[in-house]
Amino acid sequence: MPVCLSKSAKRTESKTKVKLTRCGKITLGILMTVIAALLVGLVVYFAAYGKIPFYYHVSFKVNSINYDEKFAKPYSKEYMDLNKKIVSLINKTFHESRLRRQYVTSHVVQVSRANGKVVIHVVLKFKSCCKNNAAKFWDRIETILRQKLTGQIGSLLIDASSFKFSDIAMPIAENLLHTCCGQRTITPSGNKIAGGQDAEEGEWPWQASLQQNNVHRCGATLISNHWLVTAAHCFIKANDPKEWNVTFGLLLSDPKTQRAVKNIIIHENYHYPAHDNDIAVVHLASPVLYTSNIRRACLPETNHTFPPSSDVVVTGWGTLRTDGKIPNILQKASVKIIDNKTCNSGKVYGGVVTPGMLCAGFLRGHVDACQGDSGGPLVSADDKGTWFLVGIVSWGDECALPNKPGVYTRVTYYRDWIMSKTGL
Ligand code: 4AZ
Repeated sequence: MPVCLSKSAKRTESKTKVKLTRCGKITLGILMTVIAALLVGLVVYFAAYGKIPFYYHVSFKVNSINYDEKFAKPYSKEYMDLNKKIVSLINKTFHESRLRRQYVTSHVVQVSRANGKVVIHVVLKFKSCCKNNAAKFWDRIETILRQKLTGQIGSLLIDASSFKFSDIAMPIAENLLHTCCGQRTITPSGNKIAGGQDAEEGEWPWQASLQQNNVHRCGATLISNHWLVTAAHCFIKANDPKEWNVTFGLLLSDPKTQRAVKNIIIHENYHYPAHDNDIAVVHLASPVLYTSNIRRACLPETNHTFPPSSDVVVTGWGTLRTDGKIPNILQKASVKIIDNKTCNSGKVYGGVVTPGMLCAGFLRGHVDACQGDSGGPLVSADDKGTWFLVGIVSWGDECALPNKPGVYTRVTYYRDWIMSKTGL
């Protein structure tokens, strides 16, 4: 190969031979490396291909169930009961089929109306099988579903002619499978904020970092694909949406997803430096799709009460102590709700805590939200493990001091305001 020949005309033939051999070795080395890389690539491709899940959408009309407006709300008892019934029917169907090892999960993603009856839309997830025969896999699943989901099954009378089956792209399917609020995919293994601990990936999937020109300024909570809730005071110095972006993921240094901001709506009665009405909603420039690590928190109803002493968790990338350093990894801290009467006592905040605020922490101090946690979530799990947004980190006298717990914007108090701005 000409490129391997010695450039020097003065060199002897033997020298040239040695050169050629060296070059040959190099060429061979390069060739071997390329082949090895190709082989590794192929192995990785097939391993990965073998693991890529398949998603399908199935819909059918149920003639035995009249449509009710309650089915439009995915948290209504009617919707939940129907979801439970359909999912257990589909689970049973596939667990008893030859696809039992490929079937992963299914979920009712919508209940619509046709001729006064309900149409149920389900997303199903399968582990891949039959590597290069997706069409056969498609056929098998459709056949099993068609056979099972027709006619009278218990109290369900399914209209066979309404049956529709199609495949669906992974990000869209994952978004639909993760639309339920307040759920998380992982069960954290253990228990800094001031006095907190490192969080785990997917543990607080609604937590976002609100950044001004890519610098973390505040926390925020995802409440839909398009909207976040945060604190009004985050925007005292800058409220131009163009300056702001939102990131998701455990680490500030390695965000999993980022979005630009289209609009910032600050409570009209927030007047700095007063702490009242410290709430704002942020509209994303483009929707964020839910994944196992990005999900929304539930918003409590106006009349919901979170009793004093109940356990709540505050999360954020705020400083680990007053004027301390900001962590790269999201922090979590378990605190307890303190009633407004106690929080307004002389030795605590002496009357400045208004009904739109709530206190959480410990009167002995040590565990608290801190600078940079502002705007972020204070959440509480109900007895089914569904997480609700109780408060928004707002203010406090320094961090983790005795008798100076964190003060939060009370979400139930602003539930109607959130609805009026976001429709949620
Ligand atoms: C802040 O400056 C801040 N200890 C947030 C929360 C608390 C104090 C300060 C509560 O963002």
